[in-house]
Amino acid sequence: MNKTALITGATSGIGKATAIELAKENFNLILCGRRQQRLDDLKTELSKITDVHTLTFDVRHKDEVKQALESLPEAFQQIDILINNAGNAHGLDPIQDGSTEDWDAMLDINVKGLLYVSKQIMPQMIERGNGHIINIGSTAGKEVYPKGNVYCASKHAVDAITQGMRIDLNGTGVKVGGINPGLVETEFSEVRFKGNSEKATKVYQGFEPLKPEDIADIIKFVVTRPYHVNIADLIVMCTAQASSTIVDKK
Ligand code: NDP
Ligand code: 8X3
Repeated sequence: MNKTALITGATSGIGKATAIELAKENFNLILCGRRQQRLDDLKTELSKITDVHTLTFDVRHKDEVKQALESLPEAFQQIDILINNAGNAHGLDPIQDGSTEDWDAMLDINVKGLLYVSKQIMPQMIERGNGHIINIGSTAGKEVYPKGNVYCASKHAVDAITQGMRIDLNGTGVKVGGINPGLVETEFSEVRFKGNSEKATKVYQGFEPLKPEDIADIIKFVVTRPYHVNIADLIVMCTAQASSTIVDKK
């Protein structure tokens, strides 16, 4: 029987690329996000090769998360792999100038959203004694960079939650791992800079950043290891990047 993977944030960037990569590997997919049209389009494309179900919800709202996950048709109720990917940075400001709305968004989406989704799915994995949770952290969860303050805090929290999940789920048969990318060219900076494409494009100029497909390829590798192998933590940067602040730009 094909395994089922649920991907949050599948409408764009890393999540979308992962959906495409896992479809090619014959995983059945539950694709989540807020933008319904994008989910519908991706479903149309990927249904040609695998079974796809979409769920439209905002990870910030725990009742919506619960309702959406409880609505799954029988064929999609067993979730073998959970990829907690939904998230973004909002703003890039010194902390003293930061917007409380941006802080709320990052902590509510990147941290609490990940917890709400996991809370719904962990029990069935524990009951079966089998499952795999992958949390998408960031290099921003391993170090702090200027003006990154709350985004870095949210990704440090993801790193801590990943470690905590692995400890608490030890012995249940559920694997937990973190993947922490550096600079990946997606809609990430468009969102961070609130639609300012010029600013967003500049982030990735003068060097070759990671592509979402690079991370998707690694996720595919991680989820296709034998059961006894758990890739617990990965940091992935492009060759031009040495740390959050050291990037060889020509
Ligand atoms: P994108 O902006 O391209 O994708 C973000 C995804 O998250 C979208 O599918 C979006 O879907 C979803 N999302 C955002 N907010 C919500 C919400 N409130 N409820 C449900 N879904 C939401 O960015 P990336 O692909 O780059 O980001 C994916 C993950 O990778 C994030 O966790 C990010 O922090 C992390 N990351 C990114 C890096 C990068 O350089 N790009 C590097 C390191 C980590 P929709 O808007 O339809 O809801
Ligand atoms: C995304 C990587 O360095 O833009 O998490 O914060 S960075």
